[in-house]
Amino acid sequence: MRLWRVVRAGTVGIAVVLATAAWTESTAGPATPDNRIEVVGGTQAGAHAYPWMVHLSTGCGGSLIKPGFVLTAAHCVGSSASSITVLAGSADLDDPNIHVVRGASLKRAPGFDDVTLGDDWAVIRLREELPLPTLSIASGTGYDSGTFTVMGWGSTSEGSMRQQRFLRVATVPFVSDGSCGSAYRKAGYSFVPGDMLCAGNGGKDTCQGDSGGPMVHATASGYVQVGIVSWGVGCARRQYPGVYTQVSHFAAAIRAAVEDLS
Ligand code: 4AZ
Repeated sequence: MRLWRVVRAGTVGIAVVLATAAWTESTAGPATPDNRIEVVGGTQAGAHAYPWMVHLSTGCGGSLIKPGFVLTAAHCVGSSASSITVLAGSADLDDPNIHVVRGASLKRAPGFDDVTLGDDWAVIRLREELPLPTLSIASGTGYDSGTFTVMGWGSTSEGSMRQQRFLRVATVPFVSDGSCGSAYRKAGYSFVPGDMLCAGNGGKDTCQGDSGGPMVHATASGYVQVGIVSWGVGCARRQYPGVYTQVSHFAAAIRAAVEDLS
């Protein structure tokens, strides 16, 4: 019998244990498109393929949904926006030209308590607007099926806490609320179908450190954000899809949060 653990990022506190794990796994040479070890099961993203993708100093991802606003997961932020530093505009976190901007204010989903109970979204207003493309958020469920693209600087395998220097990306298939919810409920977790969108059937997935980042659907007119990396049991396990905040369900509330912060 195994003990399951809900893995989620952003909430640190495990830094000392992680440092050891990171050290043992950090022996790979300099990162280049050729030698990166294998988000889990993904590939390295093109330098400017996802220009709205941002990194938060809380160890999470996020997306630029307006020039001065980042959408992320509620569990990625505390109450203080000014303690969050956002890196934007490059897939390489060590890029000397990356934009570095602090948070000015933020709004967490009012009902947020625990990732397994839903409401896992937050909006951060930045101290300045960034001259970067922004990502549209889905306002209806029309794109909540098919194949999605996920990305992040998080770990590339379940046991690893090592965060990546270069953004990684993977494609994952939609999984119905019925099958996802039943898998998680059987394992003793709560699942909120209206708030959550599942994707992934093993091999490729988001993982520790990817939380808060976007799950997108490619459309004829560009990418649309359908999910926010939220939680899951382990990473890339066939029976446990990644669980994402269903953006379309919260689109009106997210827009209202942007307005409130403006
Ligand atoms: C995390 O810790 C995390 N496999 C993100 C996604 C998943 C698990 C954990 C889903 O950020």
